[in-house]
Amino acid sequence: MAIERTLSILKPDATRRNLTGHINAIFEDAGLAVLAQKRILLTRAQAESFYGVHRERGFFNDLVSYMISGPVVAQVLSGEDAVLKNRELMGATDPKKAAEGTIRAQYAESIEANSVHGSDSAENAATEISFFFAEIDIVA
Ligand code: IDP
Ligand code: MG
Repeated sequence: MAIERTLSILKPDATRRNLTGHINAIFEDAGLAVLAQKRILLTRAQAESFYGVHRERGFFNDLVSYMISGPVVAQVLSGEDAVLKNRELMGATDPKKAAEGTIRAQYAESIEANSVHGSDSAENAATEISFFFAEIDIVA
């Protein structure tokens, strides 16, 4: 096992319901540390760029509109196997399929408004972290 970093986003449905602390407690209880965090309102161009891999998907425009519908909290999480551990804590994309106790099973409103984003590989984590944070912002 290795100490990794991953990029997490608390999505607008989570910030709207004041769940930042609840979700961060789940990360911290599982041994993931929040090394950097900021609450921002993404522009449409920023959201389109972040989710660019999904540009051809039918849900892309709706997803972008949703992601700019309110503030998000972007954060760098760190810990052993952080990428996979965070994906396990998040649960499946569709909350109806998410395992009991996962963040999405507990909090997601829909397959789109599913409360959290998490990088899906260490390589993508590095790219996604640098989308939001400079190295000087990340304090271990
Ligand atoms: P992930 O967030 O679990 O990695 P992805 O397939 O990468 O899931 O999709 C990115 C985001 O796009 C999802 O978290 C969700 O907000 C949205 N999304 C994915 N599939 C659908 C869908 O079928 N309808 C509407 N939104 C979707
Ligand atoms: Mg994904």
